[in-house]
Amino acid sequence: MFDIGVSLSPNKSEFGPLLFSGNLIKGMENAKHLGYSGVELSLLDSREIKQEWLMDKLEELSLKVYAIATGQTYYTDGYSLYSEEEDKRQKTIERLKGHIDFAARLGSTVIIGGIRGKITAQSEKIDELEERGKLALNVCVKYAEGKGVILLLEPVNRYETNVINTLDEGLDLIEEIGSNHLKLLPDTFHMNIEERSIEESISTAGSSIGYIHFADSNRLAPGWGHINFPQILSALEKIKYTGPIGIEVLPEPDDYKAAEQAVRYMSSIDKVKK
Ligand code: LER
Ligand code: MN
Repeated sequence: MFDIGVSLSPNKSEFGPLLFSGNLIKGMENAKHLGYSGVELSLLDSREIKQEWLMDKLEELSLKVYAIATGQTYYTDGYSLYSEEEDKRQKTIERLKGHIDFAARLGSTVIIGGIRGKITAQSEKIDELEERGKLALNVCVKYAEGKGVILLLEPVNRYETNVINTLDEGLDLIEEIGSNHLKLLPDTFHMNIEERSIEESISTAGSSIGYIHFADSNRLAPGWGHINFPQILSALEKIKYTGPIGIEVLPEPDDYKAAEQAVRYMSSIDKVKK
């Protein structure tokens, strides 16, 4: 039995797999109506949203926020943790501190996925930039520790980033950073591209997993591609994962139908509570 949430965004974003993007109220109301127990919020900047208003609305609909997604900072503004430019790394850290403060109020987590960006330097500078990126990440981890917020490192496929593509690479970085406030966020869409076996990688990652994204092989709602979700749920049960599952899918054929399909399909697997 797993709780499920759906990825929403208050603003129209360059990042595709979000539902009802640009209409948060509609997204939250439809999530409630369809039986989701929570949402994930993809934000450009934590100051773009009236926090009190959102918290009241969440309470009214009794929805939780499972995670704040942060990739828009890279996709829209071009700032990232592994940027070559010091100024952009600093701006990214400031954005993330804002997200962490908001997450502390919401009792949520903060995702470090797309916001890592890409290392674009020539080969002789790659190691240096990798170290600088890690230092920037470390600053955020320390800040999150102070606020009691968990950060989630999301491995992302090779066509989107060259910094952490697989769960194993994510586990190595988590070990190097050495904080129990940094956990892993596997995403089945990325795993389908990068992992040798999705189930074995979940089993190896075990208790390091803090949250998980579900999207099918084509990034449509689960059940509309060829990923074996029953096997993935069994793997999660075996490692005794009890956290929520976030549905992060493209709005196809439209936002409502995608949200509906995900919840219908997940319920049909019979292990998921609505
Ligand atoms: C975000 O959750 C994601 O899956 C990526 O494609 C990039 O941020
Ligand atoms: Mn994801």
